[in-house]
Amino acid sequence: AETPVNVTVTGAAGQIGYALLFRIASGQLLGAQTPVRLRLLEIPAAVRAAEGTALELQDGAFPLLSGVDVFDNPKAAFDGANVALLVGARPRTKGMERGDLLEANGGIFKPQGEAINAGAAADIKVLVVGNPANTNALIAQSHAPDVPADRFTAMTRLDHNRALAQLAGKLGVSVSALKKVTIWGNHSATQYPDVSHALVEGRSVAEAVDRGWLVDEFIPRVAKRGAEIIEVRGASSAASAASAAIDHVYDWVNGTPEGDWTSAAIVSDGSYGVPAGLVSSFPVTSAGGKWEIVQGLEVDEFSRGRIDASVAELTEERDAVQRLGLI
Ligand code: NAX
Repeated sequence: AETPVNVTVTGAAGQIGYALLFRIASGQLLGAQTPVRLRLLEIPAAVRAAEGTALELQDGAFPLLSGVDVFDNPKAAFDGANVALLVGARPRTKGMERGDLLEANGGIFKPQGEAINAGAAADIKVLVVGNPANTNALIAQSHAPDVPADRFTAMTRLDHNRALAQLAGKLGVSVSALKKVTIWGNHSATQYPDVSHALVEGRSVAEAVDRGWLVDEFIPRVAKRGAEIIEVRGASSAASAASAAIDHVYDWVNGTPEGDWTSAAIVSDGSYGVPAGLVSSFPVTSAGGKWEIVQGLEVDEFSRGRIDASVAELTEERDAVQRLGLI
């Protein structure tokens, strides 16, 4: 049989972890032919809960799941990891300034980056889900100098999927009728969900919906969907976030379909005026286990302004973690 792929999941006892682990175990992360071994990382106070989830994973009797180990030590958890899903993060609590939030997360993502650098497998692929996801990915990446920078990514696939769903609802089509939607920038309210190049059944989306709806409803709805979920559900997005993480890694490993692209936050190479080194969302395709930024797209004045605004926020976050000595 094939050697199992080691998948490390942090924040395994959290609500996204609970929705994510069973889908990984069932084969949806890597494909139905690939056995997986789960390595769960939690803080000591939540190790017991993660062990409980490990018992339930066992009870799932998943044919592709070759084992589950639980750790409270990043070095051990990332040892031999082929895929790492960094979900655990420090949420913003009442009275916390942004600097405090970045600092608390630096305390998590710096040692995790170091542990990945020290012991992950040569083909390691990292997806950061924990917020502020882009900047947490930047912190982890900057502490893993021996790992190619393009192995560090942050999740904007949930935003991408939200955009697809809103457009499908508006146009009365299935999401599969839509192509070439893009999320640019930061996974935050400044993100820019862009339909300038999007197609519905081969026709321009921008021509099929009115401009007022795009600017006044679609963009803010997608960008603020996280807050809407909290308001309606009484808890933040969990299963939809887990689903998007599955989509991101599945496409990274197995490739994106011909004639379409998706969105992922990856280390910028300077494309589209995004300063090199920032972890920013782009239109991307994947082939051979590598993301590529879709090149040569025309960026109109409206899009330019929106992209620049979100990238400015990423630059501020980077400068703040630099001042804190976190990168
Ligand atoms: P929970 O609070 O339910 O779970 C987080 C878990 O992480 C907890 O069990 C905690 O003990 C653990 N943890 C904390 N520090 C850790 C460390 N140093 N090592 C290992 N584990 C650690 O949060 P949940 O709802 O699961 O959300 C997790 C993260 O995803 C949050 O930061 C959240 O903001 C972020 N999200 C990101 C999204 C995205 O699209 N990028 C969308 C969904 C979600 O909001």
